[in-house]
Amino acid sequence: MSESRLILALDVYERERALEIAECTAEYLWAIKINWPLIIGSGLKIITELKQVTGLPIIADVKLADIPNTNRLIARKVFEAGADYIIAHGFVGRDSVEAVMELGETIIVVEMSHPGAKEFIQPVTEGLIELANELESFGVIAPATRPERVEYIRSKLKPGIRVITPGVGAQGGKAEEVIRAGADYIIVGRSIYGSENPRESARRIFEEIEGVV
Ligand code: O7E
Repeated sequence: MSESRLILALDVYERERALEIAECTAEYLWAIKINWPLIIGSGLKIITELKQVTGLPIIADVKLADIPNTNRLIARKVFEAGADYIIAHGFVGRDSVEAVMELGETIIVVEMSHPGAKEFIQPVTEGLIELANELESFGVIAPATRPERVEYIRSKLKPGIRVITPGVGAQGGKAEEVIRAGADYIIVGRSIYGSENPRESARRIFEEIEGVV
């Protein structure tokens, strides 16, 4: 089996449910992304538990968007809890992102997947791509709901910077299409954890993008 390009967005509240879904889908995943719903519902200790159960990297999607000192205070605790990657907003400015990057691998949001992203984020995507290029972040977040924007963002980014795309499935994005547009990884939440058989749903998406170049 080739290395997976699928990231599970584990947006449930309950610890037991989270661990159960993570364990049964792990075989088809590259990493697990946790967001505020799971952190609020189960606490930061869920990071260690997920790693013990799956052995996979954990992306903490805490969407940091504060002054450098507050970003630093939050990121320190999240990395101490075992997170491998953290997601930060770039629109708050270089100093805020740098404060996070000093502590660990960072993924910068350059555009979002929902319709409202066109109002305020898309107009500044260009500058956010430049920021990611200058800081050489681990990756950027780009919208799977707009493959043409993924293609554009990929074309403007330095080669080593990963393009990570949420919005597949429940938000309308198509896994294969977005990988062809240049995404390195896709993030899928509800279409996996909300389905009747999460393992089978993860397997199907994994197979859809396996071998796509
Ligand atoms: O729609 P789903 O259920 O497949 O879940 C998508 C996940 O990706 C969910 O955790 C959501 O918060 C996140 N996400 C987006 O959907 N769109 C974005 O533009 C950005 C993210 C994200 O990962 O956050 C980084 C800011």
